[in-house]
Amino acid sequence: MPYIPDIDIRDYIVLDDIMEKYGLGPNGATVLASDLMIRFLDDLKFEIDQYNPDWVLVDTAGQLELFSFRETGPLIADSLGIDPVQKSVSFLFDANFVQRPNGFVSTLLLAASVQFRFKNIPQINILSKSDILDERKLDMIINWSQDLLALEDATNEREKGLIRELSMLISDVFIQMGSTAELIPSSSKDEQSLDLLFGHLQRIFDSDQSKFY
Ligand SMILES: Nc1nc2c(ncn2[C@@H]2O[C@H](COP(=O)(O)OP(=O)(O)OP(=O)(O)O)[C@@H](O)[C@H]2O)c(=O)[nH]1
Ligand SMILES: [Mg+2]
Repeated sequence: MPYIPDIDIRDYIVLDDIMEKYGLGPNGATVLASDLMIRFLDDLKFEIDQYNPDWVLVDTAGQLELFSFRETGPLIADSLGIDPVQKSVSFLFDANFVQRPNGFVSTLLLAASVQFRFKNIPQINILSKSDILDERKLDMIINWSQDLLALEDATNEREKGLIRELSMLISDVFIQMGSTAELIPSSSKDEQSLDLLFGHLQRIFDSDQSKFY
């Protein structure tokens, strides 16, 4: 990883050991390793408590089938922290993949399925690596997230054949669901955008907590 985490799951689970112990290849071992994380939940919680943190950022595997789509991911997310209102799932729309309507629609589907999995926890959708986009593309993609009819127009214009038909059908479903959460642009290369993201998260927690005060 390009950074050193304060708490590292690899202190508890090492892929090579799992491959050897259970006679698995790297793919099977990665899946089993994800499930085994649950065994160390109390240790992880203890370690987190030692830091007495204001914020905890949990970075999970990019492959959704290893965390979000297994039983353990939502279980772990539910057990960390004190109360659901104090957490948020951040789903990343990678700027590399969402520049065409077809990539945007597929990522929208993934974001929705993650939301179904972590149903008790509010989700924000982030447009990551936003630094690679020029202003016109950035505005276009943010606009798609707010205005699904604009996404349909772009689909009509830029996609062809079956992909166009499917993308239109899928975006119709999202229009009917009324889900138009605006993407929040963010880049690890731009501190200002991380401040904006931080502000956004604070607003989510503040507005949710106000229900209780
Ligand atoms: N331009 C740009 N590149 C980035 C940014 N964040 C990460 N990258 C690069 O993108 C590549 C992939 O990194 P990530 O998307 O973070 O993926 P990962 O965390 O390594 O892998 P998974 O979490 O398993 O998907 C690396 O080369 C990073 O240096 C960003 O904000 N802007
Ligand atoms: Mg990652």
